[in-house]
Amino acid sequence: MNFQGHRLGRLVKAPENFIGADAVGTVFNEAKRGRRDFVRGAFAAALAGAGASTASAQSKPAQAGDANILELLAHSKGLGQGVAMEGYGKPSKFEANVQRRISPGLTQTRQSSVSFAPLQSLFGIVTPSGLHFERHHQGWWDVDPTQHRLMLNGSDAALMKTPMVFTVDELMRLPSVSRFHFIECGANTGMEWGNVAVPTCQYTHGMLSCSEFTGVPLKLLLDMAGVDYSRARYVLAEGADGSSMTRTVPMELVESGEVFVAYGQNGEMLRPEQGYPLRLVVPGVQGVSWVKYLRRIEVGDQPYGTKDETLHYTDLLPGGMHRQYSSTQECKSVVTTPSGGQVLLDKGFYQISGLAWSGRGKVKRVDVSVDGGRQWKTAKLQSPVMSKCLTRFTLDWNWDGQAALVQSRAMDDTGYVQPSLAQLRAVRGTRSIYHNNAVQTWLVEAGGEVKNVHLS
Ligand SMILES: Nc1nc2c(c(=O)[nH]1)N[C@H]1C(S)=C(S)[C@@H](COP(=O)(O)O)O[C@H]1N2
Ligand SMILES: [Mo]
Repeated sequence: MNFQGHRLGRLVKAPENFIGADAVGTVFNEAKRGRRDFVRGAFAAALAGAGASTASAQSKPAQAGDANILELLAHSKGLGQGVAMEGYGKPSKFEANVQRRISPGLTQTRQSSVSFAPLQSLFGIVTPSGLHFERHHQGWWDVDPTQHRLMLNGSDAALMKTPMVFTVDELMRLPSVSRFHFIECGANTGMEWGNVAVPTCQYTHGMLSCSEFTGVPLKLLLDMAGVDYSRARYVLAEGADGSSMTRTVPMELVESGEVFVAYGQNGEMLRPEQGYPLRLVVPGVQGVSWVKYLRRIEVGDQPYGTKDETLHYTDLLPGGMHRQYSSTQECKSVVTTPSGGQVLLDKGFYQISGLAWSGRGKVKRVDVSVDGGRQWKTAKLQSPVMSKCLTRFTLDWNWDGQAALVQSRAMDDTGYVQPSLAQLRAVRGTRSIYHNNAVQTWLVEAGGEVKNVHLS
């Protein structure tokens, strides 16, 4: 097994930005070259005494003459650090390259901007809270939970018998649920609609994260407030930040019990960037509906048509038409290893690994191609496979050292199949920004470098 291959995403330095291909190309290639020489050197050293071929060296258990094995290193001989040197633990300093990253092209101001999660460096399905992508329309706040309130009201008096105001403490006394769900911004993969192929999967797909969220079903709160479900059609969710983020959520989703008011994320309170102390969780629906700093829920009998669902998050279609109020994130997947910016060290064994998800339910199957979609093999789905949650897939691969076009194509339990870029463009044109769920292609060059390419 070539373990270095698995670690590449974490060791190759990702570019700070992808605007200005030349500048980025330089940073990128230097980082890769440095890493490659290092690895090649290590292989050469290991092989020198052993006289084995490169292929067998990949699975060789002992590394003759390696000082890292023959000698005790400082950490095996001295005293380590004491407990609770820092009350809240941090990742190893050797993992400092695993960061959320911004794109200057999308970041005129840091307050109305986005940072991308480093998907190429993550395992399994959970996004560590400190690496969760961020999308703020007017900056984030560390809101004092003792001052925060959630208000429930009806758009007319008959829709809700008892309008209510909850403190965070009051909400936390109520029966709760904990569920794993992905959140994806509707603009994820948006840059790829035209002819821009951004270099890494952090930038192509990193407006995506997955956490275990904990909170109170909105249905329970509406029951307490005495909602007239015979007339209630929509709820309006409103955030407390300056962007006055407001979105309409259809009542069916609330009545299904899936929508909840979350205060917890991955076992602790929400991070401020994620809406501390309260955010709406709307499983399967695009990120913008997951209102952060949630301060008000209004129940209404007609759609609201707020700025965040009419002016924004609308898709331009061919022929002068446009699509509004899209809500569900369609079935989608991406290979995260190997992915753009990584380098395969040598031919031989690699485990292709990636993420698949669907806003409609569970991922049923993922197929992987290494020849640009001519032939497909069905990947293994790692458990657990949960509804409206990321699913990790893997496929064992022996790379023959030739150029390869690596793709994944997911199918969900409704039978929906993720489209190719050409299929998606045929229906939706090229002028959208949002809701691009096309198959992603990574070109593995004969030299091992991996690049983002668009197949026509
Ligand atoms: N109050 C408030 N809620 C918000 C936003 C915001 O700017 N303010 N951004 C929305 C958008 S567009 C997305 S994609 C998600 C991003 O959530 P995250 O920052 O936790 O990743 O939050 C949504 N909820
Ligand atoms: Mo978003």
